[in-house]
Amino acid sequence: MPEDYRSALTAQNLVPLWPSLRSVLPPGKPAQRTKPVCWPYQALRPLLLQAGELTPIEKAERRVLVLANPGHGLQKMQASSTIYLGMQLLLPGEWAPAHRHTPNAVRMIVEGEGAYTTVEGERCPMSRGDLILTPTGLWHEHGHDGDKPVVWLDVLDLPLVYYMETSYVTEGKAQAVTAEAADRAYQRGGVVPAPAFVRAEQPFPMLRYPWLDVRAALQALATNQPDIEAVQVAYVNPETGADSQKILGFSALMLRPGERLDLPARSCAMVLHLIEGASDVKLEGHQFSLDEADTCCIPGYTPVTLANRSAEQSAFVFIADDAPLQKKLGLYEVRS
Ligand code: 1HN
Repeated sequence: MPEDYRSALTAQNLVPLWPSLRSVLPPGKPAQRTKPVCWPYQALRPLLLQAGELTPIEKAERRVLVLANPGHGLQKMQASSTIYLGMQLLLPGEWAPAHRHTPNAVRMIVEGEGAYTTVEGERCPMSRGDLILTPTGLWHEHGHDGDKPVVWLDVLDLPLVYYMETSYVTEGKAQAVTAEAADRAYQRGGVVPAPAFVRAEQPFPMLRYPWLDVRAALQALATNQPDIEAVQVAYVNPETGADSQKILGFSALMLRPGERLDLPARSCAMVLHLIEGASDVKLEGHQFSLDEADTCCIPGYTPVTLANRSAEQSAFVFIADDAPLQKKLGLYEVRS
């Protein structure tokens, strides 16, 4: 294109489409910034504990090391196009003050006992493997009455909400605790509170999914349906059966002893976090050996093979993806 033509376009804030059409619409498969990445916990943990010595919670507000995908540039703090991941440390006696924000968060507890998150007045104790929701707009704060460090994995849809120019926070005062998670209205699957009068609709009726319940559900599924292709359960809204949040989806997968599982290529990127056991993760050109508390990211449109490294013990994997968002947008695909 003649230089003076280019300049004339630029002067009017105009850009020709035709030189860039193929880069925004590549044939067959999208261009992807998201790279396969693994964050081994044993490498991350000492650095997170060091942050505990270097950074007082009062200054940090949240003491987090972000698991950043170099494909996006580390400063973008993205694991994938829509998923933010961070490992958060809370030391005994510390308090991370109340706030609420537009991005949705969940926490997967990695280690330690005695900490809790209060979400809209409901105090949710944190134990390893528990999943705790802090959905959009709900007040939340963290405290710790135990005597050892507590670490959890934060999973947020922050990159998407930020990209949409809808990400912001409101700071608040300490919440009054009005309920303990043990008082939660949803104690059993399939049995929901149904008073004989109209009840205010609750968009997020269940905030804490205890690991012991999820683990037991997986083991029962494996026992009762030995021929099932994948022993996997989804974290859903117990009133509607829909995904627990609108943008990101969460599930837990059990790899039986010695099991190898081929997952088809799906349009959504995926985060895997190993709750228990040991598993290999193989995809084109990469292999990760996940040990307990390791986390990895798999780009979309990529088939993956998981292989339990133990012939005796099951392995348990927590999975986060943006399938709920993609399904709502009509973009979700499974390629077999
Ligand atoms: C947040 O609110 C928490 O409440 C953790 O613990 C990590 C990352 C980005 C935005 C908000 C928390 C976060 C966050």
